[in-house]
Amino acid sequence: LKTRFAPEEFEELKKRLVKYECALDVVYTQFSNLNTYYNNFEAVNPIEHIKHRLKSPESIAGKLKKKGLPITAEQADEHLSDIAGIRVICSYAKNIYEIVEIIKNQEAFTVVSQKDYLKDAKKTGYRSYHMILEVNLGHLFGEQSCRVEVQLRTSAMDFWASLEHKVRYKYDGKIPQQLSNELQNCAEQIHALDERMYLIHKVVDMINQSEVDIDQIGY
Ligand code: 0O2
Repeated sequence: LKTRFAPEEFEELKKRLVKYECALDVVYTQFSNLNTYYNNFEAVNPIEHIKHRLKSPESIAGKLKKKGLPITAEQADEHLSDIAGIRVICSYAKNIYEIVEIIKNQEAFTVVSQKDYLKDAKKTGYRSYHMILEVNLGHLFGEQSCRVEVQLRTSAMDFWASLEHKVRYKYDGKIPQQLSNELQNCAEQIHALDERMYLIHKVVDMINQSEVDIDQIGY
C-alpha cells in the first residue's frame, strides 16, 4: 500500500507547496540567467543543462515515512529541505566549484548548508555537490523563508545517479550486494573517466593557447 497524506493534510500540503513553487522560480531564474550570460558573453558555457522539480506529494510522504516522521504538511515543511530542487549538470567537476562560488554571491538567496560529495563520495559511490538555499518570499508571503536544494554534478555523475536511483527504487532502498558492488565499481570508473576527459580538455586548451604541438607537451 502506498504511503499517502490524509485528505485534510493533503489540502494543507497543496497550500504550502505554493511557496516552494515560488522559491523554485526565484532560484531557477538565477541559474537560467547564469546560463544566458555564459552563452552570450563567454567562450565556453560550463553548464550543460538545468533541471528543476517540485517533489510530488507521494515522494514527500514516502520520505517522511522513511525518516520515521508523521505524514503531515507541517512535518514536511519543517524537516524536508528538498521539496523544491534544482539540478545543474556541468561539463567538468572544476566548473561545479566555479558555479558554487557564483551562487554564494547571489543576493536573491542565502546558502544555509553545503555538502561536497564530489571530493568525498558517499559509500554508495554517489558524487555531487549539494547546497541548501534559503529564499525569502517577501511581504506577500509574510516574509516567510523557503528552502531549495541544489545538486550540481557532471553528466557522467548524473548518468550514474539516475541508474542507481532506479535500482534503489526497484529494491525499495535495499540493493542486493552484487548490484551495489557493481554500481560502486561503475562509480569509480566514471570518476576516473571524468578526470581523464578533463585532462584532454586541458591539453587541447593548452595547445590552442600556445600553438604548441601535442608531442611538445609530453602528454
Ligand atoms: P530523491 O528521490 O532523489 O529525491 P535527506 O535524505 O535529504 O533528508 P541527507 O541524507 O543528508 O538528507 O541528504 P543528502 O545526502 O544530501 O541527499 C539528498 C538527495 O541526494 C537524495 O534525495 C538524492 O536525490 C541524492 N542522493 C544522495 N545520496 C544518493 C545516492 O547514494 N544515490 C543517488 N542516486 N542519489 C543520492 P532523496 O530524497 O533520497 O531521493
